[in-house]
Amino acid sequence: MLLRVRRGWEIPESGVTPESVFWNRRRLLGAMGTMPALAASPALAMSVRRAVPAATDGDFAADLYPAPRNPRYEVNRPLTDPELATGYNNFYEFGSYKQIAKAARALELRPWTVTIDGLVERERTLDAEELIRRMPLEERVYRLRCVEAWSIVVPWTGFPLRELVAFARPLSAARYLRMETFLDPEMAPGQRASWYPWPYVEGLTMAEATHELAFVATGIYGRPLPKQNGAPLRLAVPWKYGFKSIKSIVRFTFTAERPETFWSLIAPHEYGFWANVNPEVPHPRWSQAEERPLGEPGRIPTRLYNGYAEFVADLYAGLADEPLFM
Ligand SMILES: Nc1nc2c(c(=O)[nH]1)N[C@H]1C(S)=C(S)[C@@H](COP(=O)(O)O)O[C@H]1N2
Ligand SMILES: [Mo]
Repeated sequence: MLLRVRRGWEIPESGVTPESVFWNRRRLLGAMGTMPALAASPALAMSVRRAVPAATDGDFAADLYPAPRNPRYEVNRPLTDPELATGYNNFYEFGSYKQIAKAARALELRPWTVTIDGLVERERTLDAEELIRRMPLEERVYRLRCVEAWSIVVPWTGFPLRELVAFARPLSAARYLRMETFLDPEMAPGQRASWYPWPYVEGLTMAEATHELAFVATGIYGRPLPKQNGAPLRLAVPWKYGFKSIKSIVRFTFTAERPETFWSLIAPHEYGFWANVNPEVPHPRWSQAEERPLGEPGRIPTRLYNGYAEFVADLYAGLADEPLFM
């Protein structure tokens, strides 16, 4: 692996939790008394912030950051070094290699409109920034487990997907939510590869889309999303393989039929609609039993539903005949 391993800033989750507090002076002063000593180093927080490459930052609604951390969503593992989480990415619109951040600078963020259509009371298109400003932003620490068996732990900023569903007012006939990435082959060279079924599409059932864990991320590490992480807004569904977490969304469509997804069109027996994480169900070409946390030397066991079984197992009661884990 051509990854630079830098572990110095990694601290236990209990210490990391208040870290983004540093990026807001008022909250820092209020929290000082309860903060562990290691986290209470402004120099540490500054170095973390600097590590997110400024040249590729999005800047949507930057004044809303950092948003308050929601303590319900924590992970009992160290946060991933921001340089790795923003420097080792999948974003096929710009190429099929991991060091995609530089190429992704070509992503033009303005104007950026989001269309909400299909089975809704009223179809509409609005500016992404307006949408973000209407939503209640908060920070959540989530795992992300790529189907390729690497993983990260990151603090996303964003809003629950179900807030967007409520805003959209779907009709009762809606059973699925289909999401679509921008389509612009002139801007995104990967989209000139005609063997891929562009644009990137993903989908969830309505039960999944309205589950408390389904999240629309607009930021990471306490600031707006860099382009390579899917600015200005992307999905974060942490109990599913990473490819479900579609980036740079331009359309949310409520449908009666299950949408055809980008990866299931390419390789239906490898990357399905459900794609729930399960260490006991191997990918046809490799094991899913373990994963490699970016920036750490070894591998760790993968967990059922990526560690979120308590939250989500109920969603799948009665669906045992479905290929839930691919
Ligand atoms: N539009 C789009 N969304 C995408 C992808 C992509 O290539 N294009 N890659 C997916 C995959 S395979 C993963 S693992 C995650 C990676 O998110 P990250 O780069 O922010 O870690 O984004 C997902 N969303
Ligand atoms: Mo992935």
